[in-house]
Amino acid sequence: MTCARTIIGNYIKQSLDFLAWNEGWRGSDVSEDILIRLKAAVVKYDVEQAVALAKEVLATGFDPLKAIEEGLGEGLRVIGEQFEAGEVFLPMLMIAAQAMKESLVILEPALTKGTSRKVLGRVVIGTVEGDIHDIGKSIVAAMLTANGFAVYDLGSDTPTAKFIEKAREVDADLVGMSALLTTTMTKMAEVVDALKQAGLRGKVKVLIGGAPVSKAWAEKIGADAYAEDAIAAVDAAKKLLSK
Ligand code: HCB
Repeated sequence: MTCARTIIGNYIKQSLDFLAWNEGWRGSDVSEDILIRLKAAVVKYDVEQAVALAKEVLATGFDPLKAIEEGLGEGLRVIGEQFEAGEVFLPMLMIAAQAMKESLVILEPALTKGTSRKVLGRVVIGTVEGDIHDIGKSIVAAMLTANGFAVYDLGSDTPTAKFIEKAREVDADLVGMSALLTTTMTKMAEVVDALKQAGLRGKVKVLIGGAPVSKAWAEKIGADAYAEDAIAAVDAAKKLLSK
């Protein structure tokens, strides 16, 4: 009898523990689950699933920037590491990037929704010459737009002269540059020098970013700031233009 009571008691306790755990999981953060699924979609090169999840992000009111940076972006980071280790090859890297890009088409308009009418400054932004990576640069451009900057996006593989020409044309306050390759980050120094030579450096601030870039690199080439992500880029732009 005592034995039967112990077995039933244990069974009830385990069931209650399970219910508490299940409730805790559901209550704690169903939303975090979408980050895991977004990351997995990129890591599995599943473009369709990534797009479906991007739509789910909007439908559920989940933070689109968090979805981009902590979901899709994390997936790309993993693929990048696998690529570096020789575990995946370029075509797979391209499909993973496609999953991110197609999802961005859906998520980016949600980033720029809160655009304020007062323009905080004019920003010319682009990925430097020889570099076709444009995902991070586009996120930064969208976030700057959302935060009230007028953004002129030159795209990727942007010749140095194009930065200068556009900065002059729109009377820019800030030039933002992105580089993802160690072989192209030197182009950032070229743009800083060209701005000086064009007599624009007194007025135009320079902000840089991208995986191989750092604060030390910004200091070395005479840029005004380095930003590690889109939120830091907005903060830096606001600080630089309020000086
Ligand atoms: Co590419 N690739 N890739 N790639 N790629 C990297 C960059 C490597 C690090 C991968 C690796 O080996 N681990 C590597 C570079 C190694 C190096 O130089 N040390 C590399 C290589 C080698 C190459 C090729 C040369 C491969 C080849 O052809 N053999 C080739 C480059 C060709 C060229 O440009 N001439 C190549 C091609 C590609 C694609 C086309 C397949 C694709 C790009 C698609 C596209 O952008 N349209 C791609 C991708 C996706 C990557 C990885 C996996 C992800 C990059 C990415 O989009 N990250 C990357 C690995 C990695 O970076 N860890 C890999 C997500 C975004 C959100 O992060 O850092 O770009 P982000 O941006 C952040 C942040 O840096 C900051 O804010 C953003 C938002 O948070 N930020 C700024 C960015 N720009 C800013 C500007 C500012 O003013 C301020 C802040």
